[in-house]
Amino acid sequence: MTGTHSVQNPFDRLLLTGAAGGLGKVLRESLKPFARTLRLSDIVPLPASTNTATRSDTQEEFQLCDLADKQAVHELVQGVDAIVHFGGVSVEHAFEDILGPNICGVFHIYEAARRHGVKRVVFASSNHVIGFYKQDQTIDAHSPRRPDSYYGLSKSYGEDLATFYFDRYGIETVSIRIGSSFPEPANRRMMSTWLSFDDLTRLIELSLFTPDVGHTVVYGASTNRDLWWDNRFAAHLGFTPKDSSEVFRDKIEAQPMPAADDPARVYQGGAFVAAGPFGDN
Ligand code: NAI
Ligand code: 15L
Repeated sequence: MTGTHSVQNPFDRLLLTGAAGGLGKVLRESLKPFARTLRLSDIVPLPASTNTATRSDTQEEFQLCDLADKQAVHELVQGVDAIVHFGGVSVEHAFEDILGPNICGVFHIYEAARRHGVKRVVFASSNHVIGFYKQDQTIDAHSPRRPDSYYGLSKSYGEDLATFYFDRYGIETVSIRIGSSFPEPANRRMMSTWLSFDDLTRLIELSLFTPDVGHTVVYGASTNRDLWWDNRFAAHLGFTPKDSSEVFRDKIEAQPMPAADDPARVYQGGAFVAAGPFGDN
């Protein structure tokens, strides 16, 4: 039962997929307090740990795994208590490139969770599930989804699986619709969507340890000045971000202003709404 776990009583074994990625490298260190053993996985080998600052008793183990390979994912999930699913294609691509890692991949994760009795998943969803909303709109978790890309559609499918596996099998999920989680915002749009690494870690902690989340959808953004997302339906998580993009405002506003009809200025999903089509030739 996830409700019995906490930072004081961490999981025996926590699985992090996508561990070699941009966020995976950060979470590889910051999730350590939440488990005695962190099972790390990716389709590519892990870089050497850059962690020299913190000491931890948490053991690391690594399993190379292609999320598109059902049997490999079943072996990966065996023996874990909870899953932080961050692996997959993380930007827009042709549908055929998204299908295996993201769509089959998230299905394999839930099927393996069911077979191995894993009761909690934290799913790296994305703002691109709702990317066709305009930047002057405020939306919440009950607003109809408006995916902006095949990538956004794959995350939307992951959220549907999360609901299905809760209703059918009682596997609980927090789907974090991450905005833009990077060391700092890269442009004006990200002044609204930015999520600091520390706030992301806090949100994952709450997503792992809050009891009775069912399938909760939460927007992942720091306490930025101009937010588009209302987290009222995730209030039970108690997420109060601590960082803000405001400290980067002068630097970002020194950039040229995009044209009034530039998707980067119009849509919550920014340039993703205009990527593709692919493979017409
Ligand atoms: P990333 O692209 O740096 O990392 C993704 C990792 O998944 C990579 O290490 C890659 O090797 C691995 N991967 C790709 N295909 C795979 C496969 N078939 N099998 C196993 N592993 C595979 O992306 P990043 O930025 O670290 O994002 C992590 C997760 O968070 C992704 O799921 C992404 O969609 C999601 N996300 C990230 C946001 C951000 O601002 N960084 C915003 C919204 C969502
Ligand atoms: C995402 O979903 C991507 O994974 C990330 O690379 C960024 O593009 C982010 O969204 C964003 O919208 O800024």
